[in-house]
Amino acid sequence: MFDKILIANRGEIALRIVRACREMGIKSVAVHSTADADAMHVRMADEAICIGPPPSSESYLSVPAIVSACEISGAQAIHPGYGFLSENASFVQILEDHNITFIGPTAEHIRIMGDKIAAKETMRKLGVPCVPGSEGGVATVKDAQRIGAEIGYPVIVKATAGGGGRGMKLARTEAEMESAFLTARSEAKSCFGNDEVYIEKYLTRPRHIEVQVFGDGKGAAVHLGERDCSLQRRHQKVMEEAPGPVITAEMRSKIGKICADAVAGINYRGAGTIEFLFEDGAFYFIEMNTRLQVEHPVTEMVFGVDLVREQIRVAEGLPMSFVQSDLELNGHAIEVRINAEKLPDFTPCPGTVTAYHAPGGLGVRVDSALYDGYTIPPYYDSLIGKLIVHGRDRPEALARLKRALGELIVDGIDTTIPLFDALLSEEDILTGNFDIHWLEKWLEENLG
Ligand code: MV4
Repeated sequence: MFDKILIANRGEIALRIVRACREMGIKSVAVHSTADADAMHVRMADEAICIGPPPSSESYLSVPAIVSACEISGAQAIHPGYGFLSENASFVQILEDHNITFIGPTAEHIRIMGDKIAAKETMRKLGVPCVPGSEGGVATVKDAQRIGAEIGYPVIVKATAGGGGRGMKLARTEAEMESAFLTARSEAKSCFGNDEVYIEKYLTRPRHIEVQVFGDGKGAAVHLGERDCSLQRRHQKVMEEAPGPVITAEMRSKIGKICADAVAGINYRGAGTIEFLFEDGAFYFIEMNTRLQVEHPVTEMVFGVDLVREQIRVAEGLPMSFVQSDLELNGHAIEVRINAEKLPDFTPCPGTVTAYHAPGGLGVRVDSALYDGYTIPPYYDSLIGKLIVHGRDRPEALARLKRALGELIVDGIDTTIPLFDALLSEEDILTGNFDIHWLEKWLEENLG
């Protein structure tokens, strides 16, 4: 049993992990940069250790500083949260060598899923439906053109070391292929130090649907339905919901079973997300994330489970606290991301919060490390909180979101809150009629 866990993260997710630890009777150790000495995750954890100066590269991303803090504190395990070191296979390898438990999957699974070609090949062999495209890497313009002709234009050229929207180039016609291929390859080389690219049929107006999976590392696995994360700007999610507004119970159980069987088949441990594009009623795998995601609370709300608690359980070698038949989807949940950003350009705007009031009441959850008088430092991500609402159905969740947004006060800085007030008057948002391009088009027409 763990009696102490070190949290290698900051902000709302660090606080989220402190909360799970406390409910489980496990002591928590916060680590922080000098810029975060007065952060809420530091105040709430049982212990805190300063690990370096403000830049992430010298603190939250510093493997020696974090491993030292872990050894000094006597923590037996590290929870990485999301971002930072959460999908860093070499970090996980180093922890294994120091006999520190990583609360997450194996280094090997992180490595496979970080290589987008290997991830796709692994998933395809496990029976997960994938976007049609090249079998593995594409080495020459000639091969790229041959594959383009085979699968039909438009196609997209992606970096195998990419993901999350980085290193992709669209070729609408054969005439665009040479330049798309060469640009993608050279950008992949300079961004990731790996110039390998692959090709997929380009889906023109899909939704982004992701399936939450969870494994015990010993061949047992479940799915917890899907989230629709189509509302994004520049590959940053803005609003997410569960279940997906157009996903039927039949589709959910079919794709869910495929995903659960796939991760069971590789003895996957912990939380994972299998990302799909969804178009014309069909799912197409694109990537797998091997971490807890920012938007995990919407899944927690509709299934009534604590995913962080389950991550800690399976890291200790315990079974999950449920099997598939225990998991029942209940109602509807929506999350909006509150960022310290100025509209219409989403320019980060750190500063001092002069007044903060969190909404409450039935079906309202706020995951945030904000407090009155807190000064948001300029060094990190601009996410300052998540407002999550739950209702018996989608209309009730939407009404509750509108009500809760009306109670939320964050003064002294600019935030994305006004964006959500505006979106909640849009017919397409109210009916769930959107794809991955909807928000950028709306922003151009309404704020641009
Ligand atoms: C695609 C695509 C269309 N067709 N792949 C962008 C992020 C990365 N995870 C995959 N991405 C896309 N891959 C094929 N074959 C369109 C996108 C895409 C996108 C995907 C999800 C959410 C928002 C997006 C915005 C633009 C492009």
